[in-house]
Amino acid sequence: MTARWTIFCSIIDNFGDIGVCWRLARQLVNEHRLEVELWVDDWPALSGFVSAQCPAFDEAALLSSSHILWADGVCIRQWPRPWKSQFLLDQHIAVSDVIIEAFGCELPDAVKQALVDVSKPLLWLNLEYLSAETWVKDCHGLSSPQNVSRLVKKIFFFPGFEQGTGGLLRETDLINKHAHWQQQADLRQQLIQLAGLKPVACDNPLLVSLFSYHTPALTTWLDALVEQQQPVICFVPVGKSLDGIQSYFSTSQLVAGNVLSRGALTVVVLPFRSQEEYDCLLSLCDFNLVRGEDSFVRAQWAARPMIWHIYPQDDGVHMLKLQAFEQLYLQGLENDVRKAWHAFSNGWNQGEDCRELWHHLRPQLSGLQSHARKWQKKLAVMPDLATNLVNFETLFKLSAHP
Ligand code: TRH
Repeated sequence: MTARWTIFCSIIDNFGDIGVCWRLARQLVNEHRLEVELWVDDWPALSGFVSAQCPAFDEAALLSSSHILWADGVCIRQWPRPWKSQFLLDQHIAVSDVIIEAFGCELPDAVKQALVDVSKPLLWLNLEYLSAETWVKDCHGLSSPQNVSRLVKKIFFFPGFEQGTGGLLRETDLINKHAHWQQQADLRQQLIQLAGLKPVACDNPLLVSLFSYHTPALTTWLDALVEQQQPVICFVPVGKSLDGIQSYFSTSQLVAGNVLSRGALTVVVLPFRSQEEYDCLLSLCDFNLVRGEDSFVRAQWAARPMIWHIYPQDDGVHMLKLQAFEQLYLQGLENDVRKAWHAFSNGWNQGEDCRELWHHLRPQLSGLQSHARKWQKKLAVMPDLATNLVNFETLFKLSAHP
């Protein structure tokens, strides 16, 4: 019988949580042939995200629907607040083999109540945020005793960059897709054409993408791009990153399709695309500024030079996470390249002046390019997150039914 996995996702303020859950759900269905129900609380935010992923999908219909949506083989359900516990017990929890509580979203009390009465073994996985910190390996796979049925086992599952962690999301064909996109000269040319550059400037522009949070560093980086010798095209998807672009160009209400120019810089505003189209953009650009968790990981699979704008936390702990990643990522890099990357990354994340820092980093892009390729290969040796989750459940089942 096909196993049933139930994922709970709370959309906080961006698309990171749903981005990861949606990607994972699709992979569990498409590659592992599981039945997956994805419960999401913020229905309007979800429908905006899913309509970017599946253009055929009618957003208006969803908002007026019975709160169930099928997309790419995944059953997406609205996480009702307050929960209707009887309905849940009969229809869902009792038949689940695995429940994933994504990013500490805290299961509703009614679900926990339902877990008291299950009649078959059930694995409850707390899927945590990604971190390169060294404690992750020690905490990955730890169990957390709960006051529910003895048939239920709760485990902390940590994604990570090293053996001994839960790994990273990576579809089976992802590395090949990047290789394919990067071999297609016409795909890169199509991107360049979006900027409408004069033929002479089209010769060999530097292509960069920007998907970041607000930072005063942006203006200084744009200044550096404007004064470059080589033409540069910066692709910016609609969303938070556009605010800084709008104020830099003293304009408002930018929409997808807009093109702005100053000096060597041309900015192209892109629509919020599907995850796959965004992967392709990362693949074709020479340098990507990414953020959060999912785009950060995808930029690494694209094997292109990248800088990570980490999700800022009030207590500043994000800088520790950034340092931990750097320690892994920069290993094996030549000193000059390492210094330039570190300085720009730090400047960007601390909101400092990045103008000179960019002028130091740019000549190192070819060194960073070969490093990015090696890093991609190193990560790709490890099993991916979805496979690790499935293997974990197989072992759990075996131990529950020896
Ligand atoms: O949206 P984010 O800032 O998400 C963040 C982080 O995940 C953070 O850890 C979390 O705490 C916070 O949200 C609440 O950045 P992230 O993680 O890159 O997620 C963006 C998703 O949007 C990702 O799945 C890629 C996807 N995306 C598209 O589908 N199309 C696009 O055009 C773009 C630019 C992104």
